[in-house]
Amino acid sequence: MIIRSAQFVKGIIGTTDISGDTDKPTFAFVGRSNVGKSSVINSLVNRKDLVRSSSTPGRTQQINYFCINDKFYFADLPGYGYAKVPLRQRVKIQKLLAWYLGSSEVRIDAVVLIIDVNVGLKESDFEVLELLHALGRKVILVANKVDKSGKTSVQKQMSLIRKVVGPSDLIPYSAKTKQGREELLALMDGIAAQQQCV
Ligand SMILES: Nc1nc2c(ncn2[C@@H]2O[C@H](COP(=O)(O)OP(=O)(O)OP(=O)(O)O)[C@@H](O)[C@H]2O)c(=O)[nH]1
Ligand SMILES: [Mg+2]
Repeated sequence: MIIRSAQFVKGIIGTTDISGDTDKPTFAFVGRSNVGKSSVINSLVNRKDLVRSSSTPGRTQQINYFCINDKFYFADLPGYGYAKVPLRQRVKIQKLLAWYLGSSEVRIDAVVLIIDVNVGLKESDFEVLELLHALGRKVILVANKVDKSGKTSVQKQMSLIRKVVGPSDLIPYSAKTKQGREELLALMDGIAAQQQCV
């Protein structure tokens, strides 16, 4: 899939901000803080700076909507599970995520759950996975930062992750080298096409 355009639409911090954004297939990018959600979006749209990424975990604090090719939305969500983020802020983020992921007002065609392949699935990821399954959300699991380890170690980690998550969509990825980009875009394009036929 060729990305022709990518624009910031708006930032969402509460329930009143969501209305009117259900016209296009929407992909929500979630994951623990610092796993590379913003970087993955930048790599997908071939831009260095569409989405602010940072070495300070917890930088993304609102849900940022981007319109891609006038065809779908990418929603960049704040990261969860970072102990150094102040408790009050963590609670606020947790509430925002739970509302966003669970609300029937929100259109989400698939959740792109990003993990760091070198770290694997953490307790907080399992909690989110359980929530998403309970809600019946479609999940694409993206194992990011494969460039940081050798091939053998990545393969080992991938099979460990595969064992736990079973036959769901799982893509080894690097926002840095763009490995996995075409596969992820094709998968999202397929999901978007299916939705448009319904
Ligand atoms: N080597 C490598 N580094 C990456 C990759 N993806 C992201 N990073 C780095 O990881 C750090 C965090 O990236 P972000 O994209 O800001 O992560 P995030 O998940 O959006 O973080 P929050 O918004 O704070 O939750 C940055 O220093 C990125 O440069 C990758 O594929 N490979
Ligand atoms: Mg971010």
